[in-house]
Amino acid sequence: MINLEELNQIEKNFLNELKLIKDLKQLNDLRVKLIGRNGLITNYLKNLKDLTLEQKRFLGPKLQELKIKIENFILEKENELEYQNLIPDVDLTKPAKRLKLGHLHPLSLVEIEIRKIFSSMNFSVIDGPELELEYYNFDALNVLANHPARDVQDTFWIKDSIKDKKTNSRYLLRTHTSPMQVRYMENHHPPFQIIVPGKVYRNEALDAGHEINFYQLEGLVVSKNITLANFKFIIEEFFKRFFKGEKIEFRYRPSYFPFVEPGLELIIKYHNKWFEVAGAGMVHKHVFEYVHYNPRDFQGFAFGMGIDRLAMIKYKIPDIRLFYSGDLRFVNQF
Ligand code: FA5
Repeated sequence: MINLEELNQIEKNFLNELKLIKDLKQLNDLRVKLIGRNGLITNYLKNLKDLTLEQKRFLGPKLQELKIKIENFILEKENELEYQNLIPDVDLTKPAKRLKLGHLHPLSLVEIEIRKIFSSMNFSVIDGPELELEYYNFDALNVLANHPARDVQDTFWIKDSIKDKKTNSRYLLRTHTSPMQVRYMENHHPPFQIIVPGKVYRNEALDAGHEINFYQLEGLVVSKNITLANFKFIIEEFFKRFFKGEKIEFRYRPSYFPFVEPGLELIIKYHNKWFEVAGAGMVHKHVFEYVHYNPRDFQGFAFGMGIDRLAMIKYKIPDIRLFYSGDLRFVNQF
């Protein structure tokens, strides 16, 4: 007959063995050994019938108690082992896999850089509508009704659009960011200095340098006693910072834009090549008249550059169409 001490010993041994168990098979073996059909405890329980009533009364509950205890421990261990199986085998000392993060498009990178530089020179960054009125895109910029730029070939007109009541003009997709000069001046009093980055549209033939939608950056500074010397200083400072101090040469040549007088074009030499980068000039007095500024009180300069062109120069990209191709082999290089 088994005594209490032996029962305690069985429990102790069980707990020790349980600690060493690594998988469900070992656990099942231990279970079978103790409480299986022919297990140690099972057999003691079976043999109870040969004992005296007194021994039965004493040992019966103790054996049942131990059996339940063992069952519970085994169940708990089973859960623990199953949970461990769910956790992948991770070696925390291994170098981590590189996470694939998204990144900015080269045009966004360049636009952000441009915004940063002009902001640091105290320019405000302004947004404007891509769906624009003929009045702002052309009339108020002194682009006369018969100017070739209004030609159906260059402008995307909005078909059958309702005319704007105030300006009595039609809607179009803006062909440049210059209409924001007029919109801003209508609502603000000088002095101010703004830039307007944004998307523009032109109904043009595609080639390596021309897209039908691309990005421009408008600049406008209006105050008292402004001259082209102020423009020259600002724009050269901008390009020096944009090309991070690399050697660049500047050249200005006369040009014609109806909304400036005089008008000029800026070309820069970068890595031994000349690039046309901006149109610019002193705000035309007719434009000031449209926004009810007295040209005798204020002067201003304006400029417009192609953001795509700047990105092409900076990153040596041979074809503007690559920006819009959605080709990951291209964008992943930035
Ligand atoms: C203008 O659009 C004038 N609004 C610029 C301006 C502003 C002049 C203020 C004076 C004062 P232009 O058509 O040259 O100018 O275009 C300006 C720049 O936009 C060009 O130098 C070029 O970099 C870019 N650009 C023009 N057409 C395209 C095109 N199809 N695709 C990509 N970039 C273009």
